[in-house]
Amino acid sequence: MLNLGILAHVDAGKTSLTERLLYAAGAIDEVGSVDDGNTRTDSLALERRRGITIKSAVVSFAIGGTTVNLIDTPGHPDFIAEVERVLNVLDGAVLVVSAVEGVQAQTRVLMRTLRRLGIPTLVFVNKIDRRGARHDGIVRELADKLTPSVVAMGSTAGLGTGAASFTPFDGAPAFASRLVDVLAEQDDGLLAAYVAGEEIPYARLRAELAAQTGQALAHPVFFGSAITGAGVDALMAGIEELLPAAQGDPAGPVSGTVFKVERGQAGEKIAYVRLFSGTVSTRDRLTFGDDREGKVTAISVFDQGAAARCPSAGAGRIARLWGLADVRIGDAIGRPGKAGPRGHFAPPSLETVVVPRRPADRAALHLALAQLAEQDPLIGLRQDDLRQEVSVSLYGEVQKEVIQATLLDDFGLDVAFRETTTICVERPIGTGEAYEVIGTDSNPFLATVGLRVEPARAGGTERRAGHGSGSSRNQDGAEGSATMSTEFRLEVELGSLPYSFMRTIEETVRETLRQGLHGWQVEDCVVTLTHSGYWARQSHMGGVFDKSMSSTAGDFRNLTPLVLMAALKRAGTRVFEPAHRFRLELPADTLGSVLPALARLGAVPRTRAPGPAGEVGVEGEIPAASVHELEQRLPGLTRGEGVLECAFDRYQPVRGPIPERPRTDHNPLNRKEYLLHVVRRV
Ligand SMILES: Nc1nc2c(ncn2[C@@H]2O[C@H](COP(=O)(O)OP(=O)(O)OP(=O)(O)O)[C@@H](O)[C@H]2O)c(=O)[nH]1
Ligand SMILES: [Mg+2]
Repeated sequence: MLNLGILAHVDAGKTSLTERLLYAAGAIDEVGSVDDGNTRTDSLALERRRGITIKSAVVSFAIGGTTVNLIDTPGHPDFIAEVERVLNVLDGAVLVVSAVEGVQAQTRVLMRTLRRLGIPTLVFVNKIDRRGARHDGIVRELADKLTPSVVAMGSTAGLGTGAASFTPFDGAPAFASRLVDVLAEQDDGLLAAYVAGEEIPYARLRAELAAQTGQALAHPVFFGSAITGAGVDALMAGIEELLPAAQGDPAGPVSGTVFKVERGQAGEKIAYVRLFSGTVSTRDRLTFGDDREGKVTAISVFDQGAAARCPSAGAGRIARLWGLADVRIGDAIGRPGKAGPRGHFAPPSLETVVVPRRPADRAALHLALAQLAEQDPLIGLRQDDLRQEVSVSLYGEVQKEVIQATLLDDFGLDVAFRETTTICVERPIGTGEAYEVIGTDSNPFLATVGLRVEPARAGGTERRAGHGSGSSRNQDGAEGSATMSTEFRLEVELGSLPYSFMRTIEETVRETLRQGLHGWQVEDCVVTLTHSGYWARQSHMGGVFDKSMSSTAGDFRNLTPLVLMAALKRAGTRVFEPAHRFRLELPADTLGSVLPALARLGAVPRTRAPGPAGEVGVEGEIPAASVHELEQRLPGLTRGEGVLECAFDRYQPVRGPIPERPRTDHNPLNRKEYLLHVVRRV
């Protein structure tokens, strides 16, 4: 059993390669084509219409005695959330790179994440049949931009023609010496033997290559074409030889993770679960997420190209489970409360208000969006109770079009979008404290709460998605994540407050921080509970519970936002906006008109590296808010020859006027209780 992901930038040929692999393994009789809209994995009408992958899809085939579940993922950065969820279930990956375009911004983002997670990865350099295809140049680029531990596994002939072919190296001295070079970096025994001038048997090098690939320390590189089929057999052999099969004990306790949720024909929920341990059978009751439960009514697994019903599925498998009505993407199965690691990539940086064209559709729209958000949690619904609107978070314009088309095709809802805005974040500048004591005049609630807010890190202002130098193996933990992080600490005795009140405070703190002083999510901060107190359940002589004298969770839920916002106000916050790193290639003579346009869009071009003949390269940073406009203006500015690559880089302090996001609820600071309390104070 091997669960294998295919990852790459958009249009690299992942879906075409998936089709080829299925064919080469004998799972299908005819190769489908993306251009004809008849591949196995681009099965959605919208995918076929647009010729791009939108959702991850699973197919399977067998190599030798191993069943491979292949997960074809979308390459467009707008759908990175689909890749994100798949990462937690992979035993290995094939990273596809184009032999013509080479390493793209998205390739780097993906490889960085694969390495950080230690996922064994083979590189497949596709499209060797296309004009401009390269071999040595690509290998150098991979080593420079992705990782020094790449090993070209063969040579190519006839590059750039339909007859282009790939021939694996087989024990040739030059190849053996390259293997020694790369492998000895990690293996002292090998290094010693090499230094001592010993003859190292080729079989030992091969075994060591498989071992280091399995640990994601070495990255074998294959070449080929998903269209002509060149190099595909060699890749298959590489998958079998070099990638480690799934581990896991089918007799152990059930543990798995849900990475995809889809609706069946009758609207029923189907959960895609990767099982790490144990065996799931129909009629089993499963616990998932934070203590939800459900009974499995049917199971299917992937086998030889098709999904097949079966009574049970064991460790290592990807199973489709029916019957779990409350299941959500990201849920851990079997171990309540422990979701898999999240936030491998940057969060969505845009949002837009969705408006039904027919006002009567409002309720139906909410329902439909909630259902979409269930399949794609990063759609991040934001319900505005004040204005009766709903907004969704987005990675980009293509995702927006897909949401629009899906609402129309699947739900019959015609919608428009209000202008797209950037999602900023707020971080505390200093330290602020506030507290309210139970039983005092100023406090309308039966609770004592004191909170301190401070920045999570010294000077904690900038956070990069990480452009770690390609050579550093020990990469810092924050890299690529840029996720919201807030730490809740206690400075009160654990026993001073019933645990349920403690939990209410923490939950309310997290909830309240979703809208800071300027309306943005507050992140990168530490909130400490400094004071706490309550009145225990009290009863009069007759034994009747007296609500007016006993603290309830409601008291803590009401008081916490007031105290927290007061503390936050004292701490002060600064607003940060998402910034992308861009790379532009353009004809040298258009530079004069492109640079002023970049400046107007708030971009900071930093370095200028020489590009291929007659072209210049411009790199730098640009606010996420300007990316779309740059994309639109570029063809006009460069006679259609400019090529833009962009990827999220970090949050940067907003320059100019601070963007305010309207609150979706009543600001706790404007609430009646609070005003009352301020009035009482003076
Ligand atoms: N000449 C040539 N064209 C290829 C090759 N592989 C894919 N293509 C073409 O490249 C385009 C994109 O192929 P896809 O397989 O859809 O690429 P993808 O990586 O799945 O794209 P997304 O899923 O949208 O990111 C299609 O027009 C393919 O026909 C190849 O090896 N050679
Ligand atoms: Mg695809």
